[in-house]
Amino acid sequence: MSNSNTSGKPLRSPHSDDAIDREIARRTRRSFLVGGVATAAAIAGWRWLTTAERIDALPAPVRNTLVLNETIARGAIDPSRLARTFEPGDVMPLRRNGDIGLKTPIDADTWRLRIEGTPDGRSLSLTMSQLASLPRVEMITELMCVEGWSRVVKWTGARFAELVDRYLFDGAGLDYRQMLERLPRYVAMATPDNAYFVSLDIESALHPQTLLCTSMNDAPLAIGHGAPLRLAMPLKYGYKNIKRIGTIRFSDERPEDYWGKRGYDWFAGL
Ligand SMILES: Nc1nc2c(c(=O)[nH]1)N[C@H]1C(S)=C(S)[C@@H](COP(=O)(O)O)O[C@H]1N2
Ligand SMILES: [Mo]
Repeated sequence: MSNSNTSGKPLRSPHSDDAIDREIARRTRRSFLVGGVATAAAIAGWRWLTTAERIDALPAPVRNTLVLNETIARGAIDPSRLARTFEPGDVMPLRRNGDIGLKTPIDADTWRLRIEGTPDGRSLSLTMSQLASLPRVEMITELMCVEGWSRVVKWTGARFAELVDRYLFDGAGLDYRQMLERLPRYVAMATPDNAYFVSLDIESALHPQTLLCTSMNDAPLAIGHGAPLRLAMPLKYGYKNIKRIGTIRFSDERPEDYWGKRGYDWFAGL
């Protein structure tokens, strides 16, 4: 799959035929199947939006297509296949979307990240300084909202996989395959009040571009963007990029997902 890490200017206004052709070529390179997931997600989102009260009730054909695409896409997660990265000059002003789970005050000094369902049955409670001691990673990637807008953002934080290696496996230096063998299949992340929650396949969570972030565009996270800790994962739509993470829980059963329950594609792959 040739999803190379090119650094050209992103395509912003596909108004000419030429621009549309290039966009189609870009999507085709990304892979036809994964594009199908995105299309299905867009259809699912549209159906949900146009039928306000229907919860988790997509017409069967759409639902079945989503399930099939998820199965195909899961096998396609490959830690060496990276989402496109951009240059510092491509970074855009932030846009804020969604404040579910962000409405209560927080105290950064007493903040703890809870981790549950580890392979050895421990529960962990990590401080912000424990998180800050993980290797710091920066990436400039595109946050894509399923509603049809996107932003190129510079993220700073720690790889989820580094947190797993350090705090679940005592810094054993396990690689992607070794972690996959030892971990449950799913990860759930939730705000402290459990109002917003996402569930992820473990493969995507361990991808090197899945970051637990403390900063956006070189500034500490604002409350509205998920202070003190949020997820950035350019492999999935914005709605999986949960803000204000309070709990991370591993499990073999697929956990509930806020937008998944409401008819959006659960896998949400890009
Ligand atoms: N806690 C929480 N996280 C959330 C949301 C939310 O409502 N609550 N909205 C999601 C959606 S739909 C998007 S597009 C992104 C937007 O991130 P931003 O506000 O930092 O641009 O956050 C995601 N994470
Ligand atoms: Mo979104």
